[in-house]
Amino acid sequence: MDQLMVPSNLADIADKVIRGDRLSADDGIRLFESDDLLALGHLSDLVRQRKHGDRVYFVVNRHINHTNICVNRCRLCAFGKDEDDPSSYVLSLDEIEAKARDAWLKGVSEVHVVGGLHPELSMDYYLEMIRRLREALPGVIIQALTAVEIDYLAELHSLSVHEVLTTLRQAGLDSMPGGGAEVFSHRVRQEICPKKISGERWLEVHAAAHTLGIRTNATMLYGHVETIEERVDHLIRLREQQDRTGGFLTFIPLAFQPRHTELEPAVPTRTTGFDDLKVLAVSRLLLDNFDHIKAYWVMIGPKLTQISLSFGVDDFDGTVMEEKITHAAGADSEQALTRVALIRMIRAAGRIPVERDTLYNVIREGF
Ligand code: V47
Repeated sequence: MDQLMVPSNLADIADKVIRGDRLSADDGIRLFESDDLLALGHLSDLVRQRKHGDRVYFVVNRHINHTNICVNRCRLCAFGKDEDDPSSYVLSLDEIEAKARDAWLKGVSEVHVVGGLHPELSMDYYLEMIRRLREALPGVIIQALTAVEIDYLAELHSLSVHEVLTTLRQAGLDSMPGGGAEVFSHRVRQEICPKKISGERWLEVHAAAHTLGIRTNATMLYGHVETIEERVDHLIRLREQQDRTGGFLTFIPLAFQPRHTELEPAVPTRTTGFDDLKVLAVSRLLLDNFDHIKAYWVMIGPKLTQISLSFGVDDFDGTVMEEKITHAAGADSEQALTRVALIRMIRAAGRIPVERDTLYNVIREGF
């Protein structure tokens, strides 16, 4: 690492990164304030290279969004609908199983299931859904239900989060996705998702999952009303939780898509490529106890995701196959990428594609 590539005002941070020392919240703020994107790239790439060498991970997966009916109706979200909205839907268990069987034929190793907070879908629906997925997809990892959905099920049935998770685990739940974290700050949540569980509660649900051996992901929704300080606070709180439980698999920054959301008048434009790369690089630098940083190509596009492989990212996410949440909010990316397309993008960046499962077990490498 050539220290000359880093401007003098970041030299002390560069020294820490080179030594492998932990960065402070203040360092995080200074990194976000810097417009020397290439310096952030060099530093984050050093960390990524140490952890993963030339390997870049991807997963063959399918997303299933079982319902868009949601009692929270967050201002940040264009996917959630009221029950009487003509575009609202609930997939039957047969429809979910059909999607899973189709995914099986396409060789998935993961299904990723998230939806809205539907007031009439009981635990029985979810348990039967997980059981049917388990049966239709032997050996495939079921990554389902965000902390927000788990908390809602607990509340609906007067159960503890621990009880809900234990029952779902017995039915076949393997892992939980990282959605619903948004930005932990109370101020931000009041503005973008006032009815959603607090950041503290989100962290509690993930801690409960980790205690049961359920590995989970973490996200941060950026590019709306949050400040740099609030981003850094979010990242540091994730890092503290990871120190305590070690259960997070990967961190995924989610770029806010404003179209058709209630926030659109206040935040009419999408994030810029510059900020997308900056968030990924600073996340890699601050989250020293996270093994993986994933760029979600659905939100930032496959081309910028490929570039992000030089900005701290080691994971290209996956084939996805059907995406509704981001596209409801105006994303113009593809609905799916093929395994061949993912391999091509990774190889063209000079890296080694590694097909992984959710838990980062290697399925195949060196295509
Ligand atoms: O929880 C909702 C976010 C999340 C918008 O864990 C929006 O591997 C941008 O969490 N603009 C769902 N984001 C997606 C998600 C996810 C995606 C990929 C991988 C993983 C993983 C998790 O999407 C929601 C919310 O935070 N979201 N609306 C929007 N308008």
